[in-house]
Amino acid sequence: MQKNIVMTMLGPEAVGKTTLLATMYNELAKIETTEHGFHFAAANDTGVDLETAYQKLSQIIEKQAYTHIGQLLPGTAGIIERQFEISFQDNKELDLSFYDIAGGLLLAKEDNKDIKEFKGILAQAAVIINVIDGAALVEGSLLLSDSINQPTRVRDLLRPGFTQSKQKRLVLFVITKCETWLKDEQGQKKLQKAFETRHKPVLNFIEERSNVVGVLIPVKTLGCVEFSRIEGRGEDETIVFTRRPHLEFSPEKVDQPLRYALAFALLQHDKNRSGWSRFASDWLSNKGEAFQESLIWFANGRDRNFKAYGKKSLIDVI
Ligand SMILES: Nc1nc2c(ncn2[C@@H]2O[C@H](COP(=O)(O)OP(=O)(O)OP(=O)(O)O)[C@@H](O)[C@H]2O)c(=O)[nH]1
Ligand SMILES: [Mg+2]
Repeated sequence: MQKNIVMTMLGPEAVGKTTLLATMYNELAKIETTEHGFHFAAANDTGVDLETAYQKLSQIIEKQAYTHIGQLLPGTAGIIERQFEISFQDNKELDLSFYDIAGGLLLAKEDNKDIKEFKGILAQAAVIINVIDGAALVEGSLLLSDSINQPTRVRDLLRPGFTQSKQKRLVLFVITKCETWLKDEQGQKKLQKAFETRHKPVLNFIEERSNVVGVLIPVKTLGCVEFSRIEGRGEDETIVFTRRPHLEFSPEKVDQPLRYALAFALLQHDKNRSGWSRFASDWLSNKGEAFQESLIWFANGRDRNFKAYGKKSLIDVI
């Protein structure tokens, strides 16, 4: 039985991977699952680290007036493993290894030790969260957008692992820095169109495969920082964000990538549970059935309005 599920962040520097992880961790505590038997918890130092990051994020944001926004959290160094555990009816079912990476790694040369390790992680990962900078996607020139989100590099990193094995994979395209376009339907359409055009190398690759599903999830990890304007041209082109003083730090939809990721992990795990061992011990005590019922309940907490690409049936629970 597979007991350890691997998940990883994949995305360039400063797109918001660690911010997303810290806000997702905060959402984890809000998922009320006790009556359905699931319990999700951080293991080792993960809880302390992510809680600290979250506190830092909310405090700095609270203090800021209407200003330009720079780096709020320190950049991640190398590859960091965050460990989580999932229990069902007080028994541990699964270990989750969730990797956060320094975005700079994407451009590391082949002989770099970390890039080798990261490729190994990608090859094993059931869930990959590709974090994408929404402001660059919608408002940046093609040059800037590609140099920030690196769609071709992302595809090339996914390719070896995805083609080696038939393992089922979920790729979550989580768009950050897109507060401005989430306000109305027109903005949302604009964002989706920009994603489908500029992230085409990755989308085409996913749609060719029968073992991969992608889901587009735009989120508000900060909620109070908005796109302001593009300054400069060519190599000097930069994106300027401002802090809106009347808006509070209020992450939104951040529970959704988390729910998609966990539901996928649990679904894969449920398939691995089948077999004689489950038949003998679990089914006789009704535990297998209870597990499935809880899983369906949990998976129903996912918002199914997000657009999916590739093998869509992989995210269906029954
Ligand atoms: N406007 C806006 N800014 C964001 C959002 N998420 C992150 N940011 C900004 O992006 C900066 C970088 O975020 P991080 O989470 O550190 O980025 P990272 O991807 O972990 O970066 P590395 O660890 O260097 O690879 C933050 O300090 C924020 O200023 C978002 O949803 N909206
Ligand atoms: Mg980071």
